[in-house]
Amino acid sequence: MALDSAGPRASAIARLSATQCSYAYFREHHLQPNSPCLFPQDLVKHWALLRCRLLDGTEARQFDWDYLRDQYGSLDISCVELGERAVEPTPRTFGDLCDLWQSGGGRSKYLKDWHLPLRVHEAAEQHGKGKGKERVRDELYEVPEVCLDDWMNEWECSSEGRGDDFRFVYAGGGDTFTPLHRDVYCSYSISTQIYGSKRWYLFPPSCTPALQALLVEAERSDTCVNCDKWADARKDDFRRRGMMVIEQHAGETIFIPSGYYHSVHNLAHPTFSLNHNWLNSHILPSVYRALSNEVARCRDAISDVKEMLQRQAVQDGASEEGWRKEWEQTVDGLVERSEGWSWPTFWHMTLHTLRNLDVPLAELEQRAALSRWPVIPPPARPPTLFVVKQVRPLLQDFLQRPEHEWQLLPGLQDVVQQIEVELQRLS
Ligand SMILES: O=C(O)CCC(=O)C(=O)O
Repeated sequence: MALDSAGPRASAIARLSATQCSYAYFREHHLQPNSPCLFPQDLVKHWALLRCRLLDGTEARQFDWDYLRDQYGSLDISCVELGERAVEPTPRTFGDLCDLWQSGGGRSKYLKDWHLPLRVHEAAEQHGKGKGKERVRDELYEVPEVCLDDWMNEWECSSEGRGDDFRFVYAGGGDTFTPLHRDVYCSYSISTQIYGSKRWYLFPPSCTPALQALLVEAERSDTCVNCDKWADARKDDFRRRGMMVIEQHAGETIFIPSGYYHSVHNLAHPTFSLNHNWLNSHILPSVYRALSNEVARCRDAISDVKEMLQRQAVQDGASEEGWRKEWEQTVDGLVERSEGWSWPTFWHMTLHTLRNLDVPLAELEQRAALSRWPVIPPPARPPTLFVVKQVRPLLQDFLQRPEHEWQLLPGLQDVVQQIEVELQRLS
């Protein structure tokens, strides 16, 4: 590792050119190797949401407060307060937050995980226009081709989903940040900076063991890991291990691979970004492993319940299958609450995706008309056989688990059988 006067140089993130913003390039160079990159503005240059920046020449110099207030000012929000003591009023609507920011205040307010696309969709539908999807596209943005193959959002936005999604706005004052973390479900993240800039500290999975002690200590002391505050010696140590430090500017989109820890620091006042958590067949094995680990952790955490159910069944002379079913459903409920999903959702999502593979485009378009997610044309997905090869061993592993969840959780046996049928169809 080269040393200069500022210490070891950080590994550099791949900065893609306009011609590299295609699914084929991204798949080969970033999805398959699970490697980060920064897309140029060309990826999103048609997005309507970019209207909220007032351009001075080619540079975005100002936020268009009036535009944002007119469009979204009445929507309810809930901000995280990162200041020592909250001396400012708590903004209740996005309009309140714009007022605070425009007056120079609100530096420690962070509006996180705000489901703006869903809110825009719901508002359009409620007003009877039934054009929610078009409104999201025409007012906010169109999902870039590189991340259309997104099992989480495709499933959640479909009529079978839970009415939720993983499409968020992060809008923060100049003193806000997101501490070190890894993304939900071991998913990817993609984040487009609409206004202002951010600093990202990005850690390849090889750094995870070295980060563990810091994360455990932060949890023990009820604090968090803020990489911006690290001493130079620690930053240098992690640079040697592969940490990247990236400044992301307005218009740029960063891709965070699965399993990468990261911490994110807003550098302007305010900042506004749009983000998706997402996953697909390339990382399905890691997502499956992460879910199995969470299930094991939940089992351990409530092992006394298992003993109680077992004892009760013996006393009542009840069947083994009865208490096992109750136990598996209890574990499943806990996993669902702690993780936001569990085996049934994982397999329903997988089935939903398989059913949309190798289907004529006209039919996909018909199906997508009933969904909040756009149609995924075949060139924006990996080859079908690749997907089959990713899913099949996971299904085999799941069917062989000693816990037999596939038989004991309601409805799961049917889903698993339908997946087998789909895998046959697609092979
Ligand atoms: O922008 C932020 O503060 C956090 C975003 C993030 O962690 C992500 O996109 O994964």
